[in-house]
Amino acid sequence: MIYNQEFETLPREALEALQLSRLRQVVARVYHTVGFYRKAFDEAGVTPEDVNSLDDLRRLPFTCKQNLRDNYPFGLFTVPMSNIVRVHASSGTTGKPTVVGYTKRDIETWAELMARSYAAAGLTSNDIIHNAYGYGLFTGGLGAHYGAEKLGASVIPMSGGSTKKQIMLLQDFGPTAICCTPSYALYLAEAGAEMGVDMKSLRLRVGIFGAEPWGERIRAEIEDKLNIMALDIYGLSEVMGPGVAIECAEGRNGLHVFEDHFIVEIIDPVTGEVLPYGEAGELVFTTITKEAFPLIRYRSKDISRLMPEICRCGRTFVRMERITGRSDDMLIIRGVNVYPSQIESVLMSIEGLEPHYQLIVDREGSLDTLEVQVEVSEDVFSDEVRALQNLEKRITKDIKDILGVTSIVKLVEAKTLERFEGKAQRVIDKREI
Ligand code: DLL
Repeated sequence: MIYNQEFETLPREALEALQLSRLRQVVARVYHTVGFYRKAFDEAGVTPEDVNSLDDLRRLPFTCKQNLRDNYPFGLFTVPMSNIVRVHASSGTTGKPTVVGYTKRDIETWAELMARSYAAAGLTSNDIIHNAYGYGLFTGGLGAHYGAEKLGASVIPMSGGSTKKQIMLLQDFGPTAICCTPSYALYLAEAGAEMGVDMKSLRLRVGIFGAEPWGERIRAEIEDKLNIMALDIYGLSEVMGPGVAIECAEGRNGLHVFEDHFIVEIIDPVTGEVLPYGEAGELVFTTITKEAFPLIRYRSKDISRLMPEICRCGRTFVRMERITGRSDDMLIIRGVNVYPSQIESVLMSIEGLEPHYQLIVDREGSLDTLEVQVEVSEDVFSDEVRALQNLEKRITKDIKDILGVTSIVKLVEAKTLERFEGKAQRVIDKREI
């Protein structure tokens, strides 16, 4: 089903003409309203007048997470705070989050793109959508919520956690669709089975899963355990939130990028060179309709491939292959974005810890686990067991408070963790997806 027939099936030529006119507008606007862009464009020797074709996009400089951090919190907004109706945030590479803002129109656009996503998954106003993405600073909860209302469906704003209650509502309210991370979907399936609930006979028929990497093996497992069709949804806070791209129920092979709102490129993550369709590289997004917080050539760090072949669903938008990796070291643990550098800064703020640590990420059943091994100085290690346990507790708490992620902390004796000659390999990720 296509929510916005006019735009989602625009012939390529018309789509590109629309993209160019929107691109020219947004480029002029950021140049004239945001000091950061003016400086970056001036340094690259380009002006908005130089953008006369879509190919000219590659003359513009990239934007990256560090630029957002340098302008924390609101420095890249192009409108006064009086026009901002909402902010969201996601974790940055250090303690400070990445902050994004929306005008009223931005929220409406986002709701439409989420409504389009639901429609692509075959949902209509007759559906009941159980939304188990977290509500709050994370874009998942409210993004999925507004889109469901825009579609006219009934939305259950469950948010994350309280698994037993989720299972009760899944039985009692009879939702026909569920939104959450793929790992939480598996967890719900297992927890329900343990409670003696026949999870296959719920009314659920579709799941819209994203916010973390997953693959065909997990898809098959979710589809089997919940007896639903599982679709992949992609997005990132900086660009908007969920609903930048979605798999359609007809194709289930690649995610359509809503190209009337975003221009997507693939670049070589090392050289920055733009790669042709079909080649794997880093996704770069330019937002062409956002008001509050437009982004020019934002480097997502997500690795994918673009597939231009027309899909049988009728959408003319290019598809991106499901995300196959990251070009930086960001981990997603139970849906929370975590950079090893953030954990390092928590550890290094605590006295008695040595600058040698290792992170072991694994999956127990369907839940991600994070073990933090850190060396302690010799005098600390010879303390009483109780003192060591207290220290472990304190680190666990600090990591939870600052990063929002649960960990198991293990203190080890000085000089017992592996040392590295080249780049430190601090993360061991044993998860299979
Ligand atoms: O995760 C937005 C979102 C919410 C998407 C709900 C889908 C569903 P952030 O917290 O800013 O935003 O994290 C963005 O998550 O750069 C990817 O690395 C990863 N990611 C998001 N969706 C997928 C997906 C939300 N379908 C970061 N597959 C992105 C793989 C994904 N990775």
